[in-house]
Amino acid sequence: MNNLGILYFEIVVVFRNLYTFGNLIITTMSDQKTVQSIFNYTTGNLAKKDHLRLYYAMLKPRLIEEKMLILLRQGKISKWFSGIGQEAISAGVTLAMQKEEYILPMHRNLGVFVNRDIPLYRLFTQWQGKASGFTKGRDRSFHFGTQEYKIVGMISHLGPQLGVADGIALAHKLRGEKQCCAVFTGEGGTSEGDFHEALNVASVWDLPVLFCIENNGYGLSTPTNEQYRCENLADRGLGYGMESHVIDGNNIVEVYNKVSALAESIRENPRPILLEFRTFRMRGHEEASGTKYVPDDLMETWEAKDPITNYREFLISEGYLTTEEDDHQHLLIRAEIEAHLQKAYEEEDISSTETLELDDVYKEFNYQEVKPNLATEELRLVDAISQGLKQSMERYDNLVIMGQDVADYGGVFKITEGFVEQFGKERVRNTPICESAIVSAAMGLSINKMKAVMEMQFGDFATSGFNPIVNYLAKSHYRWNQEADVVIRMPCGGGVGAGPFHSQTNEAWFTKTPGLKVVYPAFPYDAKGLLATAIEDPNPVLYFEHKALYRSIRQEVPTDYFTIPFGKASILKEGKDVTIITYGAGVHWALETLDENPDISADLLDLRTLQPLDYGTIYESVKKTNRVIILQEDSKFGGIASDISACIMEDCFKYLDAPVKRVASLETPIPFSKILERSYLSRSKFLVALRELLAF
Ligand SMILES: Cc1ncc(C[n+]2csc(CCOP(=O)(O)OP(=O)(O)O)c2C)c(N)n1
Repeated sequence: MNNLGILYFEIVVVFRNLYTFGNLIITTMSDQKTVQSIFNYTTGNLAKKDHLRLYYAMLKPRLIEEKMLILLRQGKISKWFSGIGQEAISAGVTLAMQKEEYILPMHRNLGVFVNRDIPLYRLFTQWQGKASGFTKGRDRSFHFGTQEYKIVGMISHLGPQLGVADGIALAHKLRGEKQCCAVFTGEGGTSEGDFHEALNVASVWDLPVLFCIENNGYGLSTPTNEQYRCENLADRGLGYGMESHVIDGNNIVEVYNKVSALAESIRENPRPILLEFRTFRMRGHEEASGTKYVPDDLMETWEAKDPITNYREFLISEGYLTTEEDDHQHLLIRAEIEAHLQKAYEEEDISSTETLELDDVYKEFNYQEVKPNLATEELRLVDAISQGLKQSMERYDNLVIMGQDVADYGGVFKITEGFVEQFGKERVRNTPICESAIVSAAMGLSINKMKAVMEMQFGDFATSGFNPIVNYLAKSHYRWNQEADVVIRMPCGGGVGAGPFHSQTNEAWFTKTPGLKVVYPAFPYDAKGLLATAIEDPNPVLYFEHKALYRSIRQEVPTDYFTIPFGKASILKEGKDVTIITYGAGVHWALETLDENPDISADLLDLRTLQPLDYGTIYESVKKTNRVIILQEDSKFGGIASDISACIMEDCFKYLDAPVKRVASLETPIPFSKILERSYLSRSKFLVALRELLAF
């Protein structure tokens, strides 16, 4: 017997003795009262062993929770979101699903984790922020996923996981696997746009998802009548063209039987189903917040409906369980809890280094150089992106493109024109107008072994998918080692008279978020090679495509597939007096300026990728020319020019003969009129600033 086994055995003996002498020191809610059974447990003809399995599947999370509440009072854990009284839902759904099917639980679904047989000490160390948990101390409680147990935990923002479930289910469907996916939300979470978007997409795409609403009466302190106006949340299914059911969430037999049948049905006939489980939150939103706002009679009504005490009464009255067996099971579970807690306590506190922390922000990417072939053809930027994307689709049959109007219509910029004919509508998917759900679905595809490219119709609309980009995609690898193999294409930029919402170059929103990579090519050759690398890279990449360059810039581009490494700026011109650093349209403005002013001798650096950034090339050039000007199209404050400038000051100060100069657009939204736009853009200010710097 190993140490854990011996400890476990000893604890069983101690508990048995305590019981024998009537000295039980821990009383539990499930021990406290005996309630007349008010549920019908006789449906579905379950055998005795099935009934007992369901009972133990609820009992274990209950006993763990009761222990956690004691530890909380002792100050040994920090926060606790209780699922007491709601166990039948987690337990019933988990047992109804197959082990290899994904479940996406929320903060009250301990029963999901326990019934996927995660060793308890791993949960305890997760809650203590220790190394044997699932996030190396980087995220708390149930905010983690594990491929090993096919669980994808929530992010705090609640809603995005509904779209992630869509992506997971889509991957199953595309591979022809007969599997479904279950995702949880509270009734409060159904008010988020993510809920609507995810259900709509699942419906339009016939995705095998069980959307499980746990309607427990309150979202923090907000009662249901302040959350929504329909009678049943399940009724919303009608609006999505989706089958839906109201299920008694405190009756484990009903939960298990209904979910088993529905899961089986959607494995055979893929489609989403909306389930509203009626239950009640018996404790505070989290323990510290209490339940003062809940009327006493409501609490009493639901206490009488406790899913465990009622079921135990039934099992005993049917002769499936004796009180002795029940006591014994309590002992075994408590002993297991104590042994695993002991093991968790014995584990030392987490330790790390800055290097280890930084190394986990991105998944390691072994860049494989694919050299360009010799044959070339002249392509516009738009054609190079299209050709690169097409060749990646040919190379990776697990790659899916999603976006508004990308299928038969070919996208508003025609990048995917003709793709449907070659790859079919399953892999080139028109989406409803729902950026958040599609970013989340792309994440789900990646979780389920696919690759995704999403086209934002305009980069400006990334705001509508901002939450999953910066919170889900960007943070998953650092949090629980899950890559987001997703490229988001961002048609961007001004100079086209398109006004404030179709002209932004919003790369700075993403370069400041650890976990994202940001690519911004200025030429067709780079656009093609960098897009190939972006799709190969398992990390989330924001790929900016400047609209004004789409059809105005041409170049000879190798005809076959090739890659270009990230983090390597290209030196377009070499000179001695000044270093010009820029990217995107700025590159062409700088080239134009230098062509018109041949007396200026400058190094011209095209950054090509902003994250990772090529500090080496920048610093080398600064050390040679001793003067730097950074040109960006975005307005000045908080842009990447500011950070590059700060880095140069910090690391190359002694080489500078003049302050680093930033040239950026005006601090206003981008105006529509071409006349106004011209004076907004940094292009018109560049030469003056460059001359000033040279004269310093
Ligand atoms: C986007 C966002 N808004 C608000 C919150 C704060 N918050 C966390 S849980 C919660 C209540 C959720 O209620 P519900 O979805 O019904 O789930 P329950 O907690 O009742 O299980 C709130 C308001 C949050 N985490 N994220």
